[in-house]
Amino acid sequence: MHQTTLALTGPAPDLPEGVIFRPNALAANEQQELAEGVFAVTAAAPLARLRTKGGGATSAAMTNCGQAGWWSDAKGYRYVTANPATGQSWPLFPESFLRAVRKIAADSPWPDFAPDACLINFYEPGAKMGLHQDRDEKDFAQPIITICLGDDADFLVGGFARTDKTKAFVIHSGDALMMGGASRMLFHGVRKIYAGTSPLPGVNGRFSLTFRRAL
Ligand SMILES: O=C(O)CCC(=O)C(=O)O
Repeated sequence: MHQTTLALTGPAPDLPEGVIFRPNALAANEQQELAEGVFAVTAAAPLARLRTKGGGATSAAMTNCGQAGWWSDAKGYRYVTANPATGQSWPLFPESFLRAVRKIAADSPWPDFAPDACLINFYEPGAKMGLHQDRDEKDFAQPIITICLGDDADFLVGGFARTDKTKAFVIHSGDALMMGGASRMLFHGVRKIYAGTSPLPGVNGRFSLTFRRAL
């Protein structure tokens, strides 16, 4: 086990090999620009809790932008190129999203990472995301970047089996995580939202922006 941390300002969580954790990857003005991008996307493709195959609903509310969007309903999980709720293409990536991805990927092992999908998750207090692997994408050689906006949260990283031991660490607005290579298929999730900790005006709750190469 070893950790890959860049620009670390706090105590380093001991993360599994290949997980790149970048605390404070994005400055306050960059986070604000991202939040404005999120609001533009959600105006065109509203957030909704998605139905799951088992008959429940996702705890976080979700929407997408990019060429493809992640979707869940009675048929299961998949990527779709049009929003099933509206029949329209997903909104394009806001320019601020592309800038943030370029900045985070620049000095990673995937400097040219070009996502075609961004899943936007919105967590109200009490919302969570269970341990899962991201496995609906075509090419697992492509990494995943997650950017946090708003409230702090406990992020969980486990192993390659759901039952493996997990580590929890707090992620803050402006932090980014990259999972690729050895860490691409690790189970991960969000255990808890720290309500009222968002530093961003107009953001009450937590957004995560998860960039993937889906198609
Ligand atoms: O909200 C997060 O930080 C995690 C998001 C995530 O794991 C996912 O969208 O698959």
